[in-house]
Amino acid sequence: MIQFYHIPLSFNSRRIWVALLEKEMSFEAIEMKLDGDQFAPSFLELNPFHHIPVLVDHGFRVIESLAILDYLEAKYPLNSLSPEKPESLAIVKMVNMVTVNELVPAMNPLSAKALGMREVGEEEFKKSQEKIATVLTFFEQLLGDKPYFAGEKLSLAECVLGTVVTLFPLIDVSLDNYPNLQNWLTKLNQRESFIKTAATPEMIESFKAKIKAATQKK
Ligand SMILES: N[C@@H](CCC(=O)N[C@@H](CS)C(=O)NCC(=O)O)C(=O)O
Repeated sequence: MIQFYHIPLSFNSRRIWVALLEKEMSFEAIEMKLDGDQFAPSFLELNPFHHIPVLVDHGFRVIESLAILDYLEAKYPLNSLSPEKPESLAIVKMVNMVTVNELVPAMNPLSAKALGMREVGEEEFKKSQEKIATVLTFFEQLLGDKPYFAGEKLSLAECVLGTVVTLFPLIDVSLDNYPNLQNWLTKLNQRESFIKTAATPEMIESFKAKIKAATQKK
């Protein structure tokens, strides 16, 4: 049996959750609470860096979400989420790396501000918005008029970028200037894998309240 340690609000773990559902795999989802579960000795044995997601496949442990996705694709090729054509594969990898290395860091100040985690200066805020616009312009062109980044079929690019972009409303980022991405996201949000793994408004409110309480304590 595959065990999948996660929290529903994390896009790092949601990308795995969506992939497991899209691949129609059976797995046991183990929901963690990140106010302490991650420091339990039994979990630190699985991931000494105390992060979710973690995947354990019949005793074989994998950490790091992108490594987990690659493992799943190599080990369970059925319902593949990796295109065969080298150009399409390069696009999927680019989307994933640009999401993790460019988009997510650029979103951090906006998330910090939206959640009241810390003061964010005007200049830092503006720079983040500009960086996000650069990334979105790149993705808009890369997607073009294809239904999915790899072409006709959904791929890991949708698992990785799609689960990040669904958080945009929370940080006031709009896709109005990016019609290709907007259509793409509308389609993704109608898929069972995205519906099933979406955070509920209650989860979001409870997360915000926790952040607020933690910030006030400081
Ligand atoms: N690079 C890691 C990042 C994982 C990560 O940052 N996980 C966060 C939740 S989104 C976490 O577990 N935080 C709790 C902690 O570090 O104690 C991945 O892609 O798997």
